[in-house]
Amino acid sequence: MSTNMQRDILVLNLEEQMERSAERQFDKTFADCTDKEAYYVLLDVTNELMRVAEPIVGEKKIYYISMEFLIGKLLSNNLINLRVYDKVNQILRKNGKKLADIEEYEPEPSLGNGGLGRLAACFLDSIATLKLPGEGIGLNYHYGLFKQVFDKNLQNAEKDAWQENKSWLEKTDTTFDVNFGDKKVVSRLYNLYVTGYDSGINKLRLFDIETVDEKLVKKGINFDKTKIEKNLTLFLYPDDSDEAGNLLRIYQEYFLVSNAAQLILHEMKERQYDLHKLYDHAVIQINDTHPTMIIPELIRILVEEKAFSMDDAIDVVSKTCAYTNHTILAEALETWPLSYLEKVVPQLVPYIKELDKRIRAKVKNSKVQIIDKEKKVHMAFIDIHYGFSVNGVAAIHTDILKNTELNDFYKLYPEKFNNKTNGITFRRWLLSCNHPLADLIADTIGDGYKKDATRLEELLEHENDEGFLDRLDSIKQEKKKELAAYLEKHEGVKVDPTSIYDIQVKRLHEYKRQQMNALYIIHKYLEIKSGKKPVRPLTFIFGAKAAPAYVIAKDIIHLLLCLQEIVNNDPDVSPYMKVIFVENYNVTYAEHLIPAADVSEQISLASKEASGTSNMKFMLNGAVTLGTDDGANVEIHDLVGDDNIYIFGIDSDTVIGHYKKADYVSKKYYEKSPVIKEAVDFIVSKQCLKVGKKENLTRLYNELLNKDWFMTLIDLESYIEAKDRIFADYEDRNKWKHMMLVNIAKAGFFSSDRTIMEYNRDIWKLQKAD
Ligand code: GL7
Repeated sequence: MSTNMQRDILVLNLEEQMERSAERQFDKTFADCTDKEAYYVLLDVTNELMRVAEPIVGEKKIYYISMEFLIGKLLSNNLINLRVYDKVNQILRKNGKKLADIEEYEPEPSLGNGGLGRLAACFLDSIATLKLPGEGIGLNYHYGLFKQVFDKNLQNAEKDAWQENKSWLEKTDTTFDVNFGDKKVVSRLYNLYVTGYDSGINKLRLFDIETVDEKLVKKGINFDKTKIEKNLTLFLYPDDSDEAGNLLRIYQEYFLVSNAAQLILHEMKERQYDLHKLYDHAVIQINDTHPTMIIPELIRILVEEKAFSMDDAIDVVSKTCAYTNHTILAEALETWPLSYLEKVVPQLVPYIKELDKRIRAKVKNSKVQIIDKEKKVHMAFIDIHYGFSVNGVAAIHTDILKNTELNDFYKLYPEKFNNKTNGITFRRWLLSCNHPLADLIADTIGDGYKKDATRLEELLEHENDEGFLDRLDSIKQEKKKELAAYLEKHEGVKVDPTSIYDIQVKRLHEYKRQQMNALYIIHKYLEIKSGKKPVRPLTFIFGAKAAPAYVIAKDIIHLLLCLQEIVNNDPDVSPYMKVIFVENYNVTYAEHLIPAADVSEQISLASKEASGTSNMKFMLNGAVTLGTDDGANVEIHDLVGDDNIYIFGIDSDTVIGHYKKADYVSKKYYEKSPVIKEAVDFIVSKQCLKVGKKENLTRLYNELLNKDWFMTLIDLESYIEAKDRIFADYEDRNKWKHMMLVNIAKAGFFSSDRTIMEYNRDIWKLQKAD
């Protein structure tokens, strides 16, 4: 029987399947199942549907190698992509159940830090949707990213046990030997099915080892970092502030690429492809520098095990690998001491030295050498010299790479550099998280936009249709009410759904400038205290995790939590404003927050945010951006025009100029402006110290005054001005509804389907499966 027929039969008999599964698993009827049991029933039948779905195959395949895949919960998404969402909902209603309640029991896999990992997940969705043969290759971390818990206004980190026996993961029989310098481990492959929207199935390959010992984790997320056989896949990005953490990270990275190389070569062998033509059958996208060792590893295997000459091996691998750069922050461009690599992967070192030697023979410029004078290996430089493509993730980011950060390389290889502006999957960030909006759009312009997002522009024909604009507005209201209920349940805080929801959710980093938002909140608080009330209540919502070793980032969380306590408990102020810092921000939380946002905070220091992707999600859900001309904000600005976005602050050229001349002095701005001074001083005021810790608050205060590396104070006044203006404009309801419409209509460009089509057109060159 064809897979399509099997699928159709399953879908036809879905209700019976569910009954049968309920009986097999719980010895109950489906109606009698608890919501938790119902989740396992749905998991079971969805897994079955995926097992019989058509795999996407072709002559050439993309292998997207990444240390992170922040996939989020999968149930709703899979149901939507398999086109059974409505049918399942009907059955649920019949049995007195709601999908939203059932989904609460699905654990969220915490396999990523933030944007970079979430992008990888969106890409897998789009690759499958476009029927391109492709796989993700990553690691199956047992505890993934830490779970954030607040105590005494401080962030604590705990392990996040997301894995369960019954899950989306399929254990396979595939195992590989992975050899490190001082030990050998055996890997195990797990598959996770990736559904495309109304298309076929690809796979995410996650590797693990069976000797991991979860009991190694003591208090919080502390564990012995030296016991590699026991800790290798315990956590994502363990503390890298010491040598043992660095080494563990290198063990993880090599574990990933060794498995990837073996898997790819195994597939080549199975299909009897000529390895000299590897690049005709495989393209490897290296997601940031983390999987860079795939290059020397493949070269090593071809030379040592497949009788390739060094020249041929380098040539073939260079034509197979492409690199994406996701940041210009120096700390993220990995450089590993050669001595660390000698310890963990001595077998790669001769190859890395050979790659370095060949560049030295060709190019004199010391700034492009792979191994520098201090014997550190620049991983990105391996990718650029020995990959065929280098891309940035938004137009301004790629320009900065070409003209500043990687200019020496750009001069060497101009043909390798290209831009691929990031995107998001509309299946998750609209169809799944905002049903009423997706339905309204479908009612207005038809279903076509679900496969061709540019058709959202057709909404512009309705810009004078009052009925349509009112429906848009009432959907936003509905989502705001839902969020208010969710926040009350999860955070115990009551918010006014008629207030303006101003939301900043993303990792906590000084360059993203949550501290600037905090200073605005102080400013507003003091204004209200002095009698100047806002026209409408304001709700400031934050969600962010700080890396456990990033001290100032944790101080910023501390300040915001202190402000939350002060503001929300002050009877003079709390009727007019609230501050809510949600605990343990993750993909699931994002799906509740983003549809309800009025104002999208994208306030990074210009030049620092490579792209950002929450900016796109907010826009698609009708929020208006308050931001700097940075990352993809620049492209949003171009698309919606000056009238539908609020841009403030110094531009990236000015920022880069300040860094070059080293002439930024934050104190100058503090001393010049009473508004800035008052806000900054509040951080160490008696009122703040009463609820907070002196050490943390003083440290943050001093950082802002004496360093402020990410130039908060230079932009603070223009931020306050822009933010007051956006809040005032909210009262012009017609203008606001129109802005919502334009933002949604112009969001089509940011579909990850478009991004993936561009990757495929310019880099991967795969045939679409039929
Ligand atoms: C990031 C960038 O900071 C972010 O701007 C970008 O949108 C994302 C995806 O390209 O990649 N780089 C990075 O190291 N992280 C990111 O989110 C963690």
